[in-house]
Amino acid sequence: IVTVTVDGRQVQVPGNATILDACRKAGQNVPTLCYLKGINEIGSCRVCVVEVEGVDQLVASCNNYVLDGMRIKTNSPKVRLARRENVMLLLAQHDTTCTTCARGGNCKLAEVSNDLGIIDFPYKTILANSPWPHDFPLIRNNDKCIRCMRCIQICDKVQASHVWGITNRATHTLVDVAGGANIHDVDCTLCGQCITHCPTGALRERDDVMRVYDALADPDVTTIVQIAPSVRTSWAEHWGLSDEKATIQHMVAALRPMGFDYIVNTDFSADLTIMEEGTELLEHMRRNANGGSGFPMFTSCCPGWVRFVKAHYPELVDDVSTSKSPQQMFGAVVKSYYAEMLGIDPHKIFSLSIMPCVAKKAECAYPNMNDACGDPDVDCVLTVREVSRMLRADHVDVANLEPEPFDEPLGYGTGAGIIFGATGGVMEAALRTAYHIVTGKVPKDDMFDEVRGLRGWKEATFDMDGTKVRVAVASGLQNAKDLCDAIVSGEVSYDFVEVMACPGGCVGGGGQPIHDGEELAGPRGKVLYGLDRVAKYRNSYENPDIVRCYKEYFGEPLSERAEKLLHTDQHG
Ligand code: HC1
Ligand code: SF4
Repeated sequence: IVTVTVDGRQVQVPGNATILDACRKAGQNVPTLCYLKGINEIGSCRVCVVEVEGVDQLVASCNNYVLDGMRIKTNSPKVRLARRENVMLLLAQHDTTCTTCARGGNCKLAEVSNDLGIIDFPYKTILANSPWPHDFPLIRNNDKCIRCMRCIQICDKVQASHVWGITNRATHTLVDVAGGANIHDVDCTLCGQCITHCPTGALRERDDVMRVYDALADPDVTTIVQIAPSVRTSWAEHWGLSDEKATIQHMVAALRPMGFDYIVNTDFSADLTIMEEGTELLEHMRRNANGGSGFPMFTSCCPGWVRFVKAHYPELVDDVSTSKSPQQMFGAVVKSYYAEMLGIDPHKIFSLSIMPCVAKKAECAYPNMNDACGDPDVDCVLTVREVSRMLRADHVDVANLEPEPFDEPLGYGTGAGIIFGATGGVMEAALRTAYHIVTGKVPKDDMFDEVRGLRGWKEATFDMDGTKVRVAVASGLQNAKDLCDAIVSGEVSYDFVEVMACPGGCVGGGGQPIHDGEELAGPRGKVLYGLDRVAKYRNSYENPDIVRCYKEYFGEPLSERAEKLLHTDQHG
């Protein structure tokens, strides 16, 4: 413990605290821009500079440490001048078209600049003008990049993907695809973590909103929209409503007036995924017992993970579940069973999904995701941020909605489907149903809750009437890499492994609303587990809509029809 003085106020902090920590402890909110705790502590933007008595130069407070007796000034004339100058130099290379920016109203650079009162701007702006393929689901606009390095760090340290790097030198320095490559040619998983950790509008998803407006305007098209499990936790964050005022039923009510013909629930197809994947797991375990690959079966619902495993662990691809993701299962069901039920031509359906995810935009466009009628099973994916923009454009009075139910019969999902959105949720959901298949018994409440929580690599072994199931769960791709390395080298061995690319799972997804510097996967995940606890049905096999769907259409899991519509070759 050391004692330092901040703007005349003495505080005690641990000897390894940064100056920034000490200032915050003293109640002085020093502004930061490039800083991301634990991930990017490089002091490059020089916005957090402070004056330390006896030191000639100003020091960055985020990555310099306290010394006993240190006297710090956070707002001296020298500090004020330097902060303004540093931000103005950033603005001199920034395209300040804030009126047409995806981050309008939610931009850290604008906040810092406005807070500093930068109004008369003396410099001429020079922009990077670097090209980008706008068909790619992730868009980089270097005219808005402030070279804070956050995207490089999150991609390297947390996601083990190394997509971004520094190109050019001196005043021409850019953050861009590493080595100057084309984004199409590198192993970007599309997890979108660079977007949610970018302080400006330099990174965003491809905006597909106009395609949805076009479909809504076409009288010959039936629009069917599915909503992913984790979206219920975050869709109204822009409005800052309480969980009770922003349920999924409120979201259904918000979407209805836009003109969607059917609003359905991805939780339903999460349950369907579990029926297929749980059955597939037991087959995989039987194969391994009879000389199979020896590798565990891996989940397949996260397209970020699937892109990662294909790029880095080709030897494991055969062990990735062939079950499509809930999004894609829903699309295939919508353009087959549902179309038949409604008596409409599947070619005239526009199948939209609302996801916390950027990689889902790529997943729906894969050429092997068109099994129902030859057209893509899912036509378009919007992130939560895009939907939030649509609701704002329509001036929906989000705070005063009356909850409305999903459309039946594909509107119901169990607690197991709901928890898909959090790390460990797919695993827990699958174990509940696998337990029922193996033992014929109803799983006890929360008997698989060891796989919950935000730890990056979790493991457990469960006994199902004598059948031991060894499982592991990873979220965040660096954790997935560590896990895969250990599996490939034979250091560890499991039967079933869940991987979600985003830290914390889809609740921490790259398409979620952005709150700079805040990680919300934990609290959003808690909402999902709370909903599971009070759900009428908590096991996928109990979902009445699932029972009906198998009875009327699929027969049983892994039937010929199920294989055709609900499974895919992961090599595709
Ligand atoms: Fe997810 Fe999934 S949980 S992948 O995070 O398996 O995106 O929410 O919809 O498909 O169900 C995402 C979330 C989502 C799928 C499901
Ligand atoms: Fe998308 Fe969820 Fe995977 Fe992230 S964890 S890439 S949000 S599916």
